[in-house]
Amino acid sequence: MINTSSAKKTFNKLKGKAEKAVHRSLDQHVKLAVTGLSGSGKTAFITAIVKQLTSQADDINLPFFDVMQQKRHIATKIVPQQTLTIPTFGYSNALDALLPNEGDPQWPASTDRINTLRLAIKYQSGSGLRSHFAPQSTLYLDIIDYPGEWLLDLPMLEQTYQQWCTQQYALLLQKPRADKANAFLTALRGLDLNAPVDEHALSEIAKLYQALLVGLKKDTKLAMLQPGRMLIPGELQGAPLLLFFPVADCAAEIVPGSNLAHLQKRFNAYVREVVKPFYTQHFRHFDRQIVLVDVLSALNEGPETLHEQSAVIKQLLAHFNYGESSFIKRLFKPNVDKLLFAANKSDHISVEHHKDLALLLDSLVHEQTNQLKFDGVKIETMAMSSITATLPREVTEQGKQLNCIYGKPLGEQQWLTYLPPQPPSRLLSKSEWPSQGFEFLSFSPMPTPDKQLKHIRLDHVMQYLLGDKLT
Ligand SMILES: Nc1nc2c(ncn2[C@@H]2O[C@H](COP(=O)(O)OP(=O)(O)OP(=O)(O)O)[C@@H](O)[C@H]2O)c(=O)[nH]1
Ligand SMILES: [Mg+2]
Repeated sequence: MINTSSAKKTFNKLKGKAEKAVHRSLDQHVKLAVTGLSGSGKTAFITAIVKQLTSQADDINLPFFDVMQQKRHIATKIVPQQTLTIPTFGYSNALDALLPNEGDPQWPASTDRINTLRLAIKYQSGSGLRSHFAPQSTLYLDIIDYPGEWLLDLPMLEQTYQQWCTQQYALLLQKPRADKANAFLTALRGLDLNAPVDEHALSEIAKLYQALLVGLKKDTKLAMLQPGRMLIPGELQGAPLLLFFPVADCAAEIVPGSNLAHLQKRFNAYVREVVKPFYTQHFRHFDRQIVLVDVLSALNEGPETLHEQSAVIKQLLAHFNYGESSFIKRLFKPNVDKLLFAANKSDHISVEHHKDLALLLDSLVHEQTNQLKFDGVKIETMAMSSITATLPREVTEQGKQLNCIYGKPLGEQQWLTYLPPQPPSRLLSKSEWPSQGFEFLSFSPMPTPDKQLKHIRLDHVMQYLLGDKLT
């Protein structure tokens, strides 16, 4: 006998898929992955994209974006998102911070929850079939924003608790973590892993571990801090599944009902209930990807942080689907077919050193890009700035012309003309690292009486990521 309800379900599923496919093909739809660790500039980038497209869209402001250069852009606006279960990106809050009516401009706040936004870009078709059948077209652009810390949990998807402990505990014994891990490590040594579970003791040590992660994020900018929800717990604050930490000897044989058994159970629950849904609901089916990297802050921190950034980017990229995306493939299973590595905040250095910054980022991600290029993915590396916070200034000193920058350093009241150091153009080993290190300053956003945001190469970024979809 035919089960009508299951046949109906299958039919509806197929119908849904077909509708989505038609939608993708006719309307043109791009889901952009904005990937970056906490502080890399995701929220500022999304705010800048929306501002540039909705109210600064012309060929003078975005000359290298073909649809602008050819004056084919009609208008862009924010339209209702498709995903109804997550909040909408707080564009007006971000803009109010950057362009206040009174007081000094501020950077938008760090993100503490996932949110999304959909833009509809209406344009005049340029040439070919599309212009014949549909002189005006619309490209829908979906973007999600999220706390960068949560992204760092993705590698945990492939790890057992034992593997995670081995990796994380080893890190805690190395500098610069070791200098700060004392309180946690001492408490851990006092815990009998095989004793019957002591909820109170576990929660006290978990608090120390959380304090350690929070301190490391604040003082070192290290990238590999897991679990990410300990840094931004949201609604999970105090939930037992967040009360776990790595231990030194995670024996293969775990005594049932012991402290160790509970830690393992919580780790598994965390991966299953928190990391996996975040990944499956939001981190698949992207068409294009930009990876924002704050290379300059990593240089300030030293070789450990820079090398860790490189390793973390490598691990993160393993969680996206890449490949050449033919028209038919795209309908049902989109892949990232264009990937952009962006060395962000390039307004913190002088123009003549942008090339070095891009080359440095290129050397940071070289290993991964080689494989992806082989698989047919188009890859580019650029130095850019979503929102410039400085102005270039030429200064002559002892007959020599210096390319300085002018801006208000973050947290200071005085404006400053300053000569930033030159970044290295490749990944330096510890022994090659200059003994005085690097010191790049960060700046507050600039006041803009005309309410226009300035950028560096955001038009190149848009052309690379969206140009071929707007022909
Ligand atoms: N000069 C300059 N600074 C920037 C730019 N983008 C971001 N910043 C700086 O970087 C900080 C972090 O930027 P966000 O956009 O909040 O970074 P995020 O990736 O969203 O960070 P999380 O929300 O914590 O994941 C800002 O507060 C600014 O200080 C830029 O284009 N130029
Ligand atoms: Mg953010």
